[in-house]
Amino acid sequence: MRIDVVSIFPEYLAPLRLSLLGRAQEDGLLELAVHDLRDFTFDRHRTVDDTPYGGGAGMVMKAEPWALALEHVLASQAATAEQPGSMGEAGQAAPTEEAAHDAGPASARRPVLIVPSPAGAVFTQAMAYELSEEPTLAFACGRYEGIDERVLDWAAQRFDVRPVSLGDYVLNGGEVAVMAMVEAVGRLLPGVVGNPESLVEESHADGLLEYPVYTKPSLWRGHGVPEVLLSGNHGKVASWRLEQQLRRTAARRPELLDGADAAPYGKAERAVLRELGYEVADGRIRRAAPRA
Ligand code: JBE
Repeated sequence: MRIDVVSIFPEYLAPLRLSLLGRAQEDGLLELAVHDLRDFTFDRHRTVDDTPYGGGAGMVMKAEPWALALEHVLASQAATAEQPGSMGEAGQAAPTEEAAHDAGPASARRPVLIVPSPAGAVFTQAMAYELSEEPTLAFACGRYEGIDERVLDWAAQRFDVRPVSLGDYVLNGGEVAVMAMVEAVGRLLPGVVGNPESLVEESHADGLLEYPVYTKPSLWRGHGVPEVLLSGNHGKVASWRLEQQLRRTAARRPELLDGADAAPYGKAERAVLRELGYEVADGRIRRAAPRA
């Protein structure tokens, strides 16, 4: 996968060269290009912002530097795709039949442009999985009060534009959100995480929070480890863990269970769900109406 990020603080993205994603870049699994928006200005002060039409507090990012930067990103991504044996070809996993059916041939698809914004749709693990199937991603980091809206209209003719938010709080700009999203997507690329099994058992992989984990010693400062984990009975361990996932999800994130598909759960799990105040109807889990 190739990822392009445009920002007025390119150094902010430096940590993406470290650790797991740094290794992925060395291994050629991920190509990351960070572009300085100010390189697409031509005045002495390299101006990227101006006062808002209609008045109000703060500054708005000017349209033209963004258009030039995003045109540069498009050209760079096209050049990468054309290199023989590049990520645009052999490096990219073949799209699944379903994805190919939905989106048409990769060459006909518009590249995805993510615009981090507190006004975007909330980023989820499902979105991370979807984005990890793309050959290229671009991210536009806004600062100040945001980017002139016409940039998004202009960009929509060239990109599949997606305003996305990390969550319901306000950051100073898109950079931190991009770091989170690139990490969430990058670790799903084939070969990036050494043991792909660890992707299957983590929080949100199956719509549930992860079960609690323990390591040696079995008795620590008076706190023991649940007996079942020391039993060696893999079946019992698996059902205990699933029950813990359900209990934890019900306690911490009850909305994740409401409306979830009940098909993966057997008799024992359904009994736990009832105990936790949920009912199963028409194959869906619902929060049971509180009893009068
Ligand atoms: O989450 N985000 O993508 C943001 C971007 C910019 C400002 N605040 C945010 N929450």
